[in-house]
Amino acid sequence: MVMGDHTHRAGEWMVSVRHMRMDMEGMRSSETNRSSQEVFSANYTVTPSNMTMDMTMIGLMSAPNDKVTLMAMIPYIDTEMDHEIFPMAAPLIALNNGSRQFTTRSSGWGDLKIAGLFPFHRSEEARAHFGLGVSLPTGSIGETDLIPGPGGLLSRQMPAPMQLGSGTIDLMPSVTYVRQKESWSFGWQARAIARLNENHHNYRLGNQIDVSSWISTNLSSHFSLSGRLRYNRASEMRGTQSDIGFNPPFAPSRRTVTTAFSENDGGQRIDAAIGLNFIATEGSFKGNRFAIELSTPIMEDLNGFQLSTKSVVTAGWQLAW
Ligand SMILES: [Cu+2]
Repeated sequence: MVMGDHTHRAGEWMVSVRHMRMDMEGMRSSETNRSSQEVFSANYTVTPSNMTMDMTMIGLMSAPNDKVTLMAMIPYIDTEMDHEIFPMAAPLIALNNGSRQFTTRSSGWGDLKIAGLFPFHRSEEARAHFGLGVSLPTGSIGETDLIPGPGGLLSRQMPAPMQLGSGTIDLMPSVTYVRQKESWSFGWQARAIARLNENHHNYRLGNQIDVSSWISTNLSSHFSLSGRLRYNRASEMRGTQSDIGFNPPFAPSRRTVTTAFSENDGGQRIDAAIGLNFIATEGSFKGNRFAIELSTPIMEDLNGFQLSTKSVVTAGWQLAW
């Protein structure tokens, strides 16, 4: 599903709730899957093995006039990451109560995004708009959980992928074009995320560009089917995450966990998605829209060592009046 793919007419309002579940499993570098053993051989002591992220996004749109549509969105995030410890790292396994596995979790509200969408073309068969959004650092970047290390399983700062926000003010420009032809519609959207500052844990997440192209066809007056391709490119995060252990105290030449190092961040991907949409056109549910989308990578080129994404399922509801 594409955020900000439409604008509204003067006086209209819209609320939306979307739930996204992302499943990641196994490590990968560039376009090659890597075993845990390969990550340990690259001098890391701990590797992530799985991650699931559930995100519920609440959105509000309103158009004070035909020239601008305002949009606000806030996510609630629930993330879980499983880790494996290098079998030879006996001191760390001992500090982890003898287990080679541990799981970290974080949950809470993420970054509030507000945006203005500005239509610059509107005809019978096509419409286009610019968007300019800003993401505010309302999501925590100080999430901690029990992590094995000196002194045992203690509450410690988690690496950036487990944090709820970027910690920075981010600028999000976009441009969207949608063309309608009989019962078909075609859309393109290009967007970017530019991080404007360094956060208070001394790092800045990578900037991103993202291009989506989709096609949708009406199956009936209620149902439509859509297909989408998405290209995303993210640069590596900059800086050194503060309050993170980089070297295990018992083996100072080894590295701790991949996610602590910015070289294991960023990359490029192409996702393919298929979606089904339903709109109630009469009765007491009139105007309610429901949508479900299943997305999976068809190309995934990751910097360093990172978890590979298996699937992203999104289910959404929206109502405009
Ligand atoms: Cu809307």
